[in-house]
Amino acid sequence: MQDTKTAPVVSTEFEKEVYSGLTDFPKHLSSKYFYDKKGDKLFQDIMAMPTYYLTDCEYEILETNKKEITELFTGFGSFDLIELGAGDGKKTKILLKEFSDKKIDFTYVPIDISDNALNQLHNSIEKELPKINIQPVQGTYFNALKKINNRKNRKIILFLGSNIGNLEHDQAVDFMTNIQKLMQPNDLLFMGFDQKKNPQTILDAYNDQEGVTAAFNKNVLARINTELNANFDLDQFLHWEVYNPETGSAKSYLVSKIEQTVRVDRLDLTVNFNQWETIHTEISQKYDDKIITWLAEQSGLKMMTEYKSQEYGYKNCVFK
Ligand code: AVI
Repeated sequence: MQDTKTAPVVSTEFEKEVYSGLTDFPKHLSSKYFYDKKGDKLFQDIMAMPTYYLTDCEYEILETNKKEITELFTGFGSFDLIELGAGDGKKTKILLKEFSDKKIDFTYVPIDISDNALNQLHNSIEKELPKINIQPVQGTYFNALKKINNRKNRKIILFLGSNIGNLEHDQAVDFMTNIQKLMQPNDLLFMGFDQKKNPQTILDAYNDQEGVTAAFNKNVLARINTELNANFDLDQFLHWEVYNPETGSAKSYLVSKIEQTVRVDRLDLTVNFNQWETIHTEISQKYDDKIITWLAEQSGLKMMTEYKSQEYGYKNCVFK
């Protein structure tokens, strides 16, 4: 007899990725789905924690070098300041304020996957820096880059927070190559890279005692529960961080504490977990100079200059 059971309608990117990630072996889910209203707030809380040194390092770099950076950016007249993964824009505001005080002619184009983060950013810029011309674009990096491809202005592209680290090396090369292809001779790319350091410092940054990072990691399950009508019991999963000092990859997992079955109604999917089975959820790659040079070479980018933090090995590189 023919099987008349219809295949589940898996239409959005989220649905497709959750379906393939939970039916794959080993299981995986993308960290880009950490970010909804709750996830954005949790990430802001993470950035405010002293153990998450990345934010303080980049803040210090921008604050210390803002005059030199302004000269570098404004050497060729007006520009679009395009920020990929803008989030709450807290660090970028150091530059925005400097540009605004110096009456520099530019348009701020923040790009983020989260509508909620973009709305909050838009409102806060209108309040704190009302003279700034802001044109937010919602979307994933790749989709948003396509949307802005036809803009005629000179581009300065910001990719802060070591966001590049959330991509595997081959994806990072693809990503940087795509950016390079969009760049004209006077355009610049300004990127943050977290560097290899004492492995314990890295583990502490991704495994806080308060459990904020754990809640952030588990937020992908919370989203599947609410958006895809699933019944993950978040307490039955453990947040687990590993760091490999040889490769520089910090990886986050959710580990099933028990043997369990989870139902995702919207996908008509039943997912079985063995006890201690994992879901890989995030990579936060740490770099050294060799890897950064290799990434730039592979992507056809030339390093112009770099700014280093005093403590905790973190750097911002400028490419053209
Ligand atoms: C956004 N991204 C660069 C952060 C990171 O460090 O990988 C996200 C994060 N995950 C856990 N803590 C912070």
